[in-house]
Amino acid sequence: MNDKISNLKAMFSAAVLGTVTMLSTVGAHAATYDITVDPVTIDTGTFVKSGIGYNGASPGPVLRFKEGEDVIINVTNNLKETTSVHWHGLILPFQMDGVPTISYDGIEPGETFTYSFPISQSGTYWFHSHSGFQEPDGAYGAIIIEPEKRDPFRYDREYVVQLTDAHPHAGSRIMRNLKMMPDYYNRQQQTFGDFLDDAEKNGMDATIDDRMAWGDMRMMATDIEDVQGFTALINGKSTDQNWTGIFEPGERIRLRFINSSAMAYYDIRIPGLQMTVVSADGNNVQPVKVDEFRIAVAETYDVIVRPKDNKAFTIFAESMGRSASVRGTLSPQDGMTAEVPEAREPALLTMADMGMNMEGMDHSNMAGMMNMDQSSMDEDTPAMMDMEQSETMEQSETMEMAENSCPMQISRRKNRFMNTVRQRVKSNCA
Ligand SMILES: [Cu+2]
Repeated sequence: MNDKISNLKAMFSAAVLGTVTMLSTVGAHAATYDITVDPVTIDTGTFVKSGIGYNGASPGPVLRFKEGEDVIINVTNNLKETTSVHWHGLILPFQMDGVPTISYDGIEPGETFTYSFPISQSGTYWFHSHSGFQEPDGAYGAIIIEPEKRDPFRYDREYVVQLTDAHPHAGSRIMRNLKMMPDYYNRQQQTFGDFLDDAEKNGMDATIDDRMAWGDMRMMATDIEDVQGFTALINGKSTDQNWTGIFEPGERIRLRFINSSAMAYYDIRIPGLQMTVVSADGNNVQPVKVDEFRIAVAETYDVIVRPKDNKAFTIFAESMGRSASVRGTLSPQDGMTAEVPEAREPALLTMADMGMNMEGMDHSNMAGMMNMDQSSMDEDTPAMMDMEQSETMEQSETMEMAENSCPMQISRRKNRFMNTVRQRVKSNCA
């Protein structure tokens, strides 16, 4: 009996001391949260740096709201500088949006600001500082909003999978370096060796033309990530630190992916498990089965997976430029891991990616066309009709198709482009 009472007491004080404390509830329709903004130490396993967190940790807490309730969030600034909290994706009065100098003055050191707003939506969102470089320095957390009515899909368990691109340099230093030299952090610079390889493969003229065209833009084909040298993290953990979510075989698990990176896009897969995407940026979508998906900065995707076997699975996130990757694990028991895939080779940018009409097609138009369904297609445009089954087609293939569809026009455009390049080369050399 005494044991039970002391257990209860312990539970009670844990609840009171809990970092996100629900102080009062009026019915089920109002909740109060206390959040502190704190200097923290971030240890990625490869480097340790001082950063900023919420309630003493980075990432901060997962805030759970209910659709239809009013929330009151007291944010206390324990930093020596101004801070702010932006509620990413939430529909709320502008005074509560958390953008300093626009919706309010921000939160001064030692001050507490009370955000209060109604929750009128549901799904996966996140919050982060909107001051200086505090967000890339660690000031972010997750928000889960339970819907008023139940979601149109079933799951037995859920986890937040929050990604970031933690860098050993402070955000302000990264910005300064990038302003001085945009390719400062490009660890995949093309070399003279690459030039010789390309010349052998594509011919000397074509290779010189290619390098001149890129040089003209002060860019290179490997310019996919603005910043490299970062450590990818899942829920604050690197590959070695291995964030793990436990499941029982047969369960449906809802994974709430959030990309809280400053810069990195990630390609995400779970080898051996098909993912069903059920929600994007907090909005439920017609379920789509995928083997892999790309998540841009600040996006959220909810997927459901159903591991049936009594074994571990790797959640693998590879950055778009392939300079970093991180795995987490879904496992039926602690300590079990699965194989971690090798990161793949990085892709190269093409002139089409730069919006150049070089091959008669502009990449941005192409993306629109790929997503287009038949009903909205212009029947007079043969290239578009052909696009119908091309969803998974490589860009080069679709380009060939486009070229076949109107060779005269394409070659005219190509000539015009090449002439421009040659003229510029000439004037540069004169
Ligand atoms: Cu945001």
